[in-house]
Amino acid sequence: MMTRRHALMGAALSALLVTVPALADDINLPRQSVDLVAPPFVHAHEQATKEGPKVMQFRMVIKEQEVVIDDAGTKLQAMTFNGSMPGPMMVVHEGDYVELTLVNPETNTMPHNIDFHSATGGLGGGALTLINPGEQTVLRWKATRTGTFVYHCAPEGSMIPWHVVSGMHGAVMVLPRAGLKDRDGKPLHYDKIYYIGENDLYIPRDENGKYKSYDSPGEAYADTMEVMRKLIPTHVVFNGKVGALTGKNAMTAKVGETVLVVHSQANRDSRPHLIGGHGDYVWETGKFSNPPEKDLETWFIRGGSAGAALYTFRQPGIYAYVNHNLIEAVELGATAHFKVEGDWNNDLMKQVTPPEPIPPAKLGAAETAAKSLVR
Ligand SMILES: [Cu+2]
Repeated sequence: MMTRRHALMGAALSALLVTVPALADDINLPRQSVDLVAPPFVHAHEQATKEGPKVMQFRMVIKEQEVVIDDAGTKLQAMTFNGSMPGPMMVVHEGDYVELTLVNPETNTMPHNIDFHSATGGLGGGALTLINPGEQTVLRWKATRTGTFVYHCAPEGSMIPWHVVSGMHGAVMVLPRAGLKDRDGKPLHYDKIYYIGENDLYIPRDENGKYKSYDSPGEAYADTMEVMRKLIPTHVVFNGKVGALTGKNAMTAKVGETVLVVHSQANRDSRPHLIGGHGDYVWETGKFSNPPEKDLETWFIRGGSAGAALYTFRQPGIYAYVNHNLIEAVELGATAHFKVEGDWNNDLMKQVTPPEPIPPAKLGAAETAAKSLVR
């Protein structure tokens, strides 16, 4: 039974609903809230869409936190979007609006913001999102250009490179509404997508050459700046630490599956290479309005950009995906693994003869000549 009190409440509520004016700049489009996931994984999304533009809503919490970056236990006072290095990848379609709620909890010690390379105006949003600990802000920007783009923290001055190399970077992928295409307009699809964010790190050492650790980012600042200004990273890592994507953390695929790998580097150049595989289609600069290059062996990621490579695995095994500055890959950490299951194709590669001692009859002409000289 409807009581008088209920009726009054109902009347008050409907009065409230009709008297609240719509915000002048409000956008009358469907809204979709997306839960972000930590890299190398990417939240579920459509590759091509028949729906109209939407306001895609995301929420990221900035976390200053100590992380271990190698097997020796070296520590970094990291600054992160959502607790991961890189921050999560956001996927939208051209014409969509990205509406980000950025939260800087009171437990943090520093102001932060976000500069989206995919956004237009206001320092990529950096000018409108600077928030102190205990504050949050909502930024909305229209995705007018397709491609993979970096986002990063950019407070001001020396804070910018410091926050970026401390982990505050990630990527946005703006897909064409009709999906990806090759240079002839033929649709391209992926079965899986992985996001790799490369990070150069600059960990200070003590007088004995041992890596130092600190209690807060602020405490690490002066020493870290000194290492940064020499431009020689102590670590170059994928997804936050040496080995984040190798061994049991390897990315997986099956023979016949097509994988899109998005690779970002917010600060420094890189040159991804899939050992034993290729880039079937590569948007080296990451921008889908340009036709993809085909059959690449190594591609170049300019510091401050994200690229995308599409590859269909044809052989099983463990593939290393490296920065082909091999010193950075092997000595500094820039190596990931793909573990691929399926059947081996002998036509593509076969060990015709396993390793064996060289039979005497098969000595080369040079060796025979050398022997004939020794009498
Ligand atoms: Cu920051």
